[in-house]
Amino acid sequence: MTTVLVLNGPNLNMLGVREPGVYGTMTLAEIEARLASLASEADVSIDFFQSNHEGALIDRIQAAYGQADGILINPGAYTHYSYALRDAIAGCGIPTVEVHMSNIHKREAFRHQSVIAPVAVGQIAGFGDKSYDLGFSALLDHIRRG
Ligand code: CA2
Repeated sequence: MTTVLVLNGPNLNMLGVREPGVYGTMTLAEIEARLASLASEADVSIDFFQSNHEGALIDRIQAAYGQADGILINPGAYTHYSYALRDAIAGCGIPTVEVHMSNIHKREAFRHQSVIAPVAVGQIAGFGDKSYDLGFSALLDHIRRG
């Protein structure tokens, strides 16, 4: 069975709790529940992990080596500077789709760069909580195309 790992980086556990104007009102638990239902419809096994700690995210990626067929990741602010996370994604060789709720390219200059994008299959940004659904669908297409 196809297995997908969904990773969320720092502060994303606060979704729907604070700053609804930027990131919307949906909580991470609600986003994960919707992904779980999409996964079940697609006969895909899905795991979720969120951490505010770079090393914990890297440990989870390493644990996915040989286990997961794809990773859907919102790396949060690590997107913009974590070479360690980028190396973990490149090193595990698991096809990875990067997602962002906001359109990082029309925000502050420091958010325009993603150090993750060059090792990802692609990036989806700017569709709010729907970015996760779009990313999941794109990841499945990529996996199934082989
Ligand atoms: O747009 C995205 O999904 C981001 O990955 C969100 C990150 C930000 O650092 C990236 O540049 C773009 C921040 C997530 C913070 O989420 C919060 C949610 C509610 C309250 C506070 C923070």
